[in-house]
Amino acid sequence: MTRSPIGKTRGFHRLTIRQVYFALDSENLVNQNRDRFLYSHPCHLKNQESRKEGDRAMKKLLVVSCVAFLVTVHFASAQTKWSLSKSLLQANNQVSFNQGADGVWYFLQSKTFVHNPRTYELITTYYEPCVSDAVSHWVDGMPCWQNPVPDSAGYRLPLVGINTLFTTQVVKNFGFPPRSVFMHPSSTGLAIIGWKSPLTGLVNVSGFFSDLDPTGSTGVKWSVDKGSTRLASGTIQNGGAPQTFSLASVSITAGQVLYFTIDPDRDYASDSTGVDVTITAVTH
Ligand SMILES: [Ca+2]
Ligand SMILES: [Ca+2]
Repeated sequence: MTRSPIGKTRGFHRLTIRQVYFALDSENLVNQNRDRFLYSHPCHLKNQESRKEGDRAMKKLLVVSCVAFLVTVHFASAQTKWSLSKSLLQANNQVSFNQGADGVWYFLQSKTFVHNPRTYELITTYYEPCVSDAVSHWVDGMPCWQNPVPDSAGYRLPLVGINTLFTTQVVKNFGFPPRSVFMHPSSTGLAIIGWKSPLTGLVNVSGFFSDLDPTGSTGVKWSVDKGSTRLASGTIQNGGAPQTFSLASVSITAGQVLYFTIDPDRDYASDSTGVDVTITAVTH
């Protein structure tokens, strides 16, 4: 049998590529190898009826092989895990830190504290570095998706940002961890990260929120929402310990959005919040 060039691929794919060879060259293969198939078979089929049975068996094998190949390709190419920080930091610039990052991540804001997705808006502007103000002095390597309209105190909030650098960055009076994602709400609305599901099924959702800035008065309130439904929530007191969430087998349909929100808990000063999220498809 002529060896297909693509048959040199490794391990698991070898079988399926051989199956593709069968499928692509089916007629020739049937004709050229029928006798070899028949006479090498343990039953050693010799008569005419046996030859017909051999043909039918060969055709069944082709059908089964094609189906197996299509199923293999489908599951081999489908992404089943999404990490917020890995997705956003992949290219260290707007190529990966972009609306629709990795096909799923979005950066939004609201103008009220109501968890109503119909009112959420995409943050429109990308800055590198984030726009400095009276208290924060951002450095190259720390880009933000940031409200371009400053509030009455001069702060462009909400924002979602990343530290692409491999060292802690002190841009105010505290450090932003290396290779991390952070958000900050405004005085009137939520900072929101959305994950738009590419699949229909079950997903496991885990991650954390952390208060990065120990100054200020109040901490923040966080939530994980499916649409407008609260799946998990908590309050981190100012300077308090990070809080984690872990949700198993959340049912989701393709196009439905999970929202990871930060509310300023009345006072929005010093509400820089670290965040990471991992979403994994449940496969059986
Ligand atoms: Ca704080
Ligand atoms: Ca606060």
